[in-house]
Amino acid sequence: MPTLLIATSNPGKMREITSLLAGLPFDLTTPTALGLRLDVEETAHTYRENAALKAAAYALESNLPTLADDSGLEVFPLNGLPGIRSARFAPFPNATDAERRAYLLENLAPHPRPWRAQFVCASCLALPGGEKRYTRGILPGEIIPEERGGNGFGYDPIFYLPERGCTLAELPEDEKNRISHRGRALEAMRDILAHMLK
Ligand code: ITT
Repeated sequence: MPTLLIATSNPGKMREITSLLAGLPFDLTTPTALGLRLDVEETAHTYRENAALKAAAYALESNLPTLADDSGLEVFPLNGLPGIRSARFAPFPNATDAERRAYLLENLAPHPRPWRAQFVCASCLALPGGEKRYTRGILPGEIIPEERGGNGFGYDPIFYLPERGCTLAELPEDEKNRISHRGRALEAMRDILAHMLK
């Protein structure tokens, strides 16, 4: 079976991607499993280009087809912040997910509710020869001031789905994957992978 490298260092993402690509005829591997550690700076201004930077750098280094995702939370009362800076949106370096959620809520406190928001995910498949393919997914919702649920990662405990009456962290993982920004991006990517990695 061909091997597909998943270029992420985020264990929550890796878990979701592994389950979203289940059943495809590839062996998945990670930079850690290959002993690769690149410091790819996410210098672009779009999710798509940041995903491409990560995927292309690892494809070149590993000589393997490589999938990367760049994702973020856009909060409308904050004019789309933290957006592509979601992983770095914090009062100090190396903040935990919980500290980033608290910082987001501090920033939102002066704004009237509802705090409408969306998760965005851009996924990029890069081949070692330089060819690339992209997909994208979005999940609308709203931010709430109290944490609910213990599943997922990142901003999931404060991302509320009004039509379901729960947060993303209250959903079982397979349910999150069915509706999430990453689930939608990777659903479209499954067909591309099936064609390109024969
Ligand atoms: P890699 O670049 O190594 O994949 P990362 O965490 O730095 O890992 P991103 O640059 O794409 O990844 O940052 C995305 C951030 O957006 C992530 O760290 C979370 O804080 C948030 N995020 C993205 N998808 C999420 C999800 O499904 N649930 C909760 N938070 C999410």
